[in-house]
Amino acid sequence: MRIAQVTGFLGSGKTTFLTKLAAEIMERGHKVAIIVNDVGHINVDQKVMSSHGLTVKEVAGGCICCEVQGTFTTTVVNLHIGHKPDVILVEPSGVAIPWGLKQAVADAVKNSGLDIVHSPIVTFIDCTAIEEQMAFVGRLISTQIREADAVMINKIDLCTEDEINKCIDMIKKTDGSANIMIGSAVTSDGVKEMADLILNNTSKRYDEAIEKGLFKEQYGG
Ligand SMILES: Nc1nc2c(ncn2[C@@H]2O[C@H](COP(=O)(O)OP(=O)(O)OP(=O)(O)O)[C@@H](O)[C@H]2O)c(=O)[nH]1
Ligand SMILES: [Mg+2]
Repeated sequence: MRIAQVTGFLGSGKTTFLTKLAAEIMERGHKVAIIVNDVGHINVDQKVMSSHGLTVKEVAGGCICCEVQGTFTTTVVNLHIGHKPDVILVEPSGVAIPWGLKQAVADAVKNSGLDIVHSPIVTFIDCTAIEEQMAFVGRLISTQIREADAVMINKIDLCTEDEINKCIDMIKKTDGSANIMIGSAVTSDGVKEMADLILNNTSKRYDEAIEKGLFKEQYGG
């Protein structure tokens, strides 16, 4: 079983993209489950996702990264018992950093004894809003970029080539070794590429020492 985590600031297009991604992965013959914690959007999501035969598990209350780690393990185990998905896609809150969920996944592996592979972590960037967002939540977004295995510049259907290039430059400045992808949840650009990435690779950033270093650097703790 694979667990793939996406991050990205509020409204960057995670849920919309994940539904397309799930459909693509299922078309390739894999069983997919999605864990979201956005109760506000869950009804819409459920409608969309069930049309693809998906199971949506709601993680109760707040951010799964920090508040409900125990529940996250239970959710993963229940999903495994009930549905035996090959791939679980996880969307934590838009203000979560990848490190928290990585710990929760590690916890799930340890406590459940399940054989879980960490797929690459993808951080979503809203190409239309990144400049403004960097001005007021730059630190959070920088951390999300630097802890990810890949960065998806989303909503390119709304952007000029110039804007996309600016966004690429900003990401490179934040993380010189970032694996940058571009796409759109509306036109499905980048969906196949992300499915390839998630199905065929593992998270290279899952290294506690590196993560703790990054965390300390960002938050001083
Ligand atoms: N034009 C365009 N709109 C998009 C794209 N992706 C998402 N949207 C729209 O952007 C808005 C936010 O999308 P969501 O998928 O809810 O974003 P999210 O990251 O899950 O948001 P939160 O869970 O609230 O953090 C919605 O109105 C989507 O329809 C895209 O690629 N192009
Ligand atoms: Mg969402």
